[in-house]
Amino acid sequence: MKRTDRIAEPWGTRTPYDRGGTWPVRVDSHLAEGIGADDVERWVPSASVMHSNGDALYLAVREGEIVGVRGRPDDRVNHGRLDPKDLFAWQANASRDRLTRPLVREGGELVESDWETAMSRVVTRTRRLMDEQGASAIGFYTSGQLFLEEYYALSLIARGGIGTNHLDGNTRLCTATAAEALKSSFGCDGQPGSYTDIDHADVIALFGHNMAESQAVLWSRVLDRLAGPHPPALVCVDPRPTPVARAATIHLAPKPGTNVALMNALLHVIVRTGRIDRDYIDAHVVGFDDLQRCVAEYPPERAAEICGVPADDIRRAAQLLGGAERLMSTVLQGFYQSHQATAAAVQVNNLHLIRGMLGRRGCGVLQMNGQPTAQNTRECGADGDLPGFRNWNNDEHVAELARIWNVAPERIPHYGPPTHAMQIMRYVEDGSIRMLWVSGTNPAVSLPELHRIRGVLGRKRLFLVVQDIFLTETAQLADVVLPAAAWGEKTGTFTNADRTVHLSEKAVDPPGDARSDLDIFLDYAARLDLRDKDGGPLIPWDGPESAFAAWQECSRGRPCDYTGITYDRLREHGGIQWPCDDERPDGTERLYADGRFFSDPASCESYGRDLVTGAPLEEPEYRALNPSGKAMVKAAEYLPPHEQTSDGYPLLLTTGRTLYHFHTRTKTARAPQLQAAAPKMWIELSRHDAEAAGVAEGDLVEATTPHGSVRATARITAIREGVLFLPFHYGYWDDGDGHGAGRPPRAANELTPTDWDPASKQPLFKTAAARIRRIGAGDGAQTVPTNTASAPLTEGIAPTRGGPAAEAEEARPPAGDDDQEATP
Ligand SMILES: Nc1nc2c(c(=O)[nH]1)N[C@H]1C(S)=C(S)[C@@H](COP(=O)(O)OP(=O)(O)OC[C@H]3O[C@@H](n4cnc5c(=O)[nH]c(N)nc54)[C@H](O)[C@@H]3O)O[C@H]1N2
Ligand SMILES: Nc1nc2c(c(=O)[nH]1)N[C@H]1C(S)=C(S)[C@@H](COP(=O)(O)OP(=O)(O)OC[C@H]3O[C@@H](n4cnc5c(=O)[nH]c(N)nc54)[C@H](O)[C@@H]3O)O[C@H]1N2
Ligand SMILES: [Mo]
Repeated sequence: MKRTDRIAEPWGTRTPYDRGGTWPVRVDSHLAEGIGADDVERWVPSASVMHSNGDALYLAVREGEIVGVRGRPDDRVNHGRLDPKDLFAWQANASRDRLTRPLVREGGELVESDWETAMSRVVTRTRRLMDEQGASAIGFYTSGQLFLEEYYALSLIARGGIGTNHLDGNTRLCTATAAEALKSSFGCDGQPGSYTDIDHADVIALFGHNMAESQAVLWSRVLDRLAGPHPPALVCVDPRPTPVARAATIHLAPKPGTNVALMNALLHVIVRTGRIDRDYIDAHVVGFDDLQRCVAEYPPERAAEICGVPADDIRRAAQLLGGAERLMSTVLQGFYQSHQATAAAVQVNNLHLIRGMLGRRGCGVLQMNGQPTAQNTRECGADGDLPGFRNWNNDEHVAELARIWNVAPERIPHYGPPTHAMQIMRYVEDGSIRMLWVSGTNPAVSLPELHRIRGVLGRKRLFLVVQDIFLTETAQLADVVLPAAAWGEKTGTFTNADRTVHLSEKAVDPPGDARSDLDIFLDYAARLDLRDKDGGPLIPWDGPESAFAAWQECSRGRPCDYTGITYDRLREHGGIQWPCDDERPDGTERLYADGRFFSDPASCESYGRDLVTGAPLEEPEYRALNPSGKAMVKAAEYLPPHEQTSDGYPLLLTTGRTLYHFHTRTKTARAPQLQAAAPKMWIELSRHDAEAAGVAEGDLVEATTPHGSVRATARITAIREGVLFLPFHYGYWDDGDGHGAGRPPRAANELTPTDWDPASKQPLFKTAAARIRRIGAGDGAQTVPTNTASAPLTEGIAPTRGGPAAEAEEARPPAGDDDQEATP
């Protein structure tokens, strides 16, 4: 057993392994100070909700409180490992400032209330709006952080009960492009690959994905391959010097917003040098000729000019990708939060399709998810499609769903695609949505162009309901605030980015009167007296397990079939990958192993969209394109970003994450070790741009775009010239008394535009034009992390350290005994 400072060493100690080998077990744990393993009364199974990786763990419970965590050695995802957020963020559950009672607005102020008062206000308003204006006066904006059972309940209430089309998740900001790219290429959502592909790949390519910071345990798996015999080559596409870039065989650092040009050039070289699998293409793929024609126009020199990347580096990267025997690729926000998001992400699918690299060990594509339960938002129909990956544009699918729900098909809105989040905000702004219920997301910090969003959410005519565990910036604008139980205080399932389903069990009671999101939704449905077509209750279930059983029926026969997964099996087995049914009782490691796709016109989730205009295709067009259910290669021309640099705004702005914080920091800022590792906002820029603006490390600077300004300290890094990076974690709840309370704005989204990818409708957080100016010297205490993408160029800066007791235990089973680690 070894103690390690896991803030200073986020990936822990290396456990090298060979290609084709088994990733060794290493059990990480952290217990509250003064608590030893013998003091723990119960170990309750769960998985992390701090990212999409699905790190399986046990919560340590003593005297009704969570006192620590320990990784699950037998789980397929993490083999016992935990990352810094997994190790420390659970402490936020016990914060003294948790919401414990419903709040209602009285005379302009939020005051403590009770469930009866709060829920009857919500129900009265719902009824009145349905009577006066119809169901489309009501909108729901949910999360990628609730549980499957909760989304399914909300989806049934909104689509089958109330009958509004205005239900979307914050997964729109997160992985709408993953879903759209998968639908575009394979006809349906669902990650083809598996994390075990890391064990077998000879080339691993990460496209706009800082896995080291955003999925640190998965990155440990890559690091352990790199440290072992026969390490894979690594390709990194990212404008910042991330830990991934530092470990890469080839790092391509394109200008933000130029991914399609780069991908087209990589495909150009691969096609021209004949590194394609003709047999696979002939048997399983449509659209190759179009792609060939399109990429012919993108020789490396052309992309080099557009992207600002040396043509030789593009050629070398293409050689690696084209020469790989087993290629694994991942894609995330550097591609998804861009103006040609779907077009770019689809090119990675194309790469795998034309090389025949799917469905075999080591040959996976992961169009990554970000949030822990984003996959479930999508599956359950809370994010742009109907439940079970059913197609809103296919009357048979709507009729089938209506049968499952026992409602008339007309009751389920399907006159057009479900309304996306940015359009929901527009309808609120226009005044046609008059009630908005926000659950498990903090749009007053996470949506683009915040001054606008504050105006939208603060509208007098809007009745805003916010369901959260803390009084966030968004909750402060609400008419009714509903206190939710957090992870660890409720039971439910969720699915990670490689389709692994975990059960997370209730370990402790929620504080005060807080209730689980499922209970809140079920209470709402009961109070509204929603009925099915025979007059029975629309939702007959009474808790998570009966909700899950209903979901299993809804998923039956669909690509995301859960019928073989039960709570008991999850308890026994740990994570299981869907689809899982009678024929595949142990789940399915890789999709499309047989070269058969979910893209048959009768069963596909979507007929696709035009990648440039975003217009949905109709069935006849789809049938003409893909009559026999093959995979679809789709070409795309490069288009420049909408917001171009100019004399007034000469820099490109991009935003994203740091290892130690999660989103708007409602949890990680309340965990002392994580907060101490990155306590304050900062702005990253290159030495060249710093010198041009007369800025030194640690100075106070102001970044400005056409949408707003923020002030923070400067961090000079090896980021590519001409690019500014801002972490988006810092809002206002712990910075004075809310926005504008005498402090200059600091949230990155003051700067971002109201704009989205036409196909996926995912907002653009990674491309805008900006300028920077020096305001003055900083306060002298530089607190930006030093062991991440944010590492300074300057010498003499102290290494990143956490707050009190940032150490964790790392236990290795005895040598040769890797697979027999006992469970606690
Ligand atoms: N520590 C931590 N981990 C998290 C989260 C968190 O908040 N904190 N959130 C989770 C969630 S919800 C998500 S969605 C994921 C996101 O995980 P990632 O996508 O890995 O994180 P980001 O930092 O948003 O963006 C990734 C990289 O995109 C690069 N990039 C910016 N612009 C471009 C571009 O134009 N082209 C290319 N190729 N790259 C570009 C950035 O430099 C950045 O390093 O992380 C999950 N994990
Ligand atoms: N500039 C910029 N903006 C971005 C991004 C970026 O890269 N750059 N990334 C985007 C992405 S990928 C994402 S995913 C979003 C994230 O944006 P948000 O979803 O707004 O961020 P969170 O802080 O995770 O908000 C989740 C909220 O749910 C609450 N919560 C936690 N658990 C529960 C629960 O069990 N029940 C309920 N009811 N509430 C709970 C938390 O307290 C928190 O307030 O931000 C997006 N915005
Ligand atoms: Mo996300």
